[in-house]
Amino acid sequence: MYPANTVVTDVLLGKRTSRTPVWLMRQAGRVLSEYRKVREDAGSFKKMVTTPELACEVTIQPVDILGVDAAIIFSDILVVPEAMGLRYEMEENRGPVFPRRIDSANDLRDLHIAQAEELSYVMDAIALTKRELNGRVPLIGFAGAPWTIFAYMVEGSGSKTFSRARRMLYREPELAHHLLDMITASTVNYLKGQVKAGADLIQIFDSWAGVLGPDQYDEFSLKYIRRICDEVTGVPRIVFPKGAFFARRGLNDVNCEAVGLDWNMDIRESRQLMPDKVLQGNLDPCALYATRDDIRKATIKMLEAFGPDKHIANLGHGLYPDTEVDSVRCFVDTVKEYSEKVRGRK
Ligand code: 1CP
Repeated sequence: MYPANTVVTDVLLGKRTSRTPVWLMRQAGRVLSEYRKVREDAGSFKKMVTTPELACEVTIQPVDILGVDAAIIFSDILVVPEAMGLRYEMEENRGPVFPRRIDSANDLRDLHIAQAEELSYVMDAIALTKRELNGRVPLIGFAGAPWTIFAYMVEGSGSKTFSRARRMLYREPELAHHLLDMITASTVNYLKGQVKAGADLIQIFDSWAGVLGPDQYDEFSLKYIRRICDEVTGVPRIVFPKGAFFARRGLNDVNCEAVGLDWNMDIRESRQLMPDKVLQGNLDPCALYATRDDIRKATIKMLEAFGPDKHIANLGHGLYPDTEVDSVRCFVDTVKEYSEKVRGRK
């Protein structure tokens, strides 16, 4: 039996903790040889995502191997469009691809608002992982923000500019809102299902927030994130609006407990713009390519800028797959040791 570690949820609920909590986006993944082994045996990414035992196994690996303070359920944001009727494929070294994409109002006829039951494999993975974790650390559920999901559904794959998705916002804003509305309703059902299955907190990934300008971000993204946060209640919510530095003031009054910062966002300025929020982040994932000594220094500099309160340490985006495991450990250990020492002095 392990003692319960609740530092992540405690910080989110405004409780005092003995140190700063830490976890990493993409902590379950190719950086771990243990992950690569499961992935190889499974044969495909989708097989892992849809098999609760495998998803559970790789979800818990970073808790054991890296000592992080939370687990995040192994899945992908693109399971939602798939449940709505738009199947995705995960191509090796390329990422997700949609054989069919959304181009016109006609294409919406094949879509429906997804119900949580249509993603029962995720709910089963969450329930199983909760049992296996047995209270060791909280389990994070997640979904993509409607704008980011929309971007993949219209573009058909990843993209540097998402110009096809953005073109729709200018040419057919009503169609765009109709699709965003359906994605939002599906996401609310999905996240409520995750909470019911046992997720202790949730994170909304708006990975492509930064390709929109401020006005379009308000209209086509933030509006829908607000709706999700208003409707999915009962657990703490973290919103990660990658690249949307211009939206920080607006995010301060979204109904969420925390906002994730990427490494381009100034920490002290973010505190001023979002005084009511717990902040999460934001070390540049590339900082982990530096020497151990420099990783330590960069991590401490980040911790000092955030200060000891209202902070969950993380990277500014997902861990890159070719990062050395010992460098990741160095980051995690530095957060724990340094923040504990600072607390002890206070
Ligand atoms: O087997 C593999 O290594 C495939 C790589 C991989 C992994 C490990 C993909 C493909 N997805 C995942 C898992 C994943 N995806 C998690 C697992 C939990 C964890 O963090 O440990 C999470 C939270 C996601 C979420 C996700 N998928 C996002 C949001 C976060 C982010 O990185 O911005 C996005 C944008 C996706 C789409 C996606 N899935 C996979 C790739 C390579 C991509 C990005 C494609 C692109 O660049 O457009």
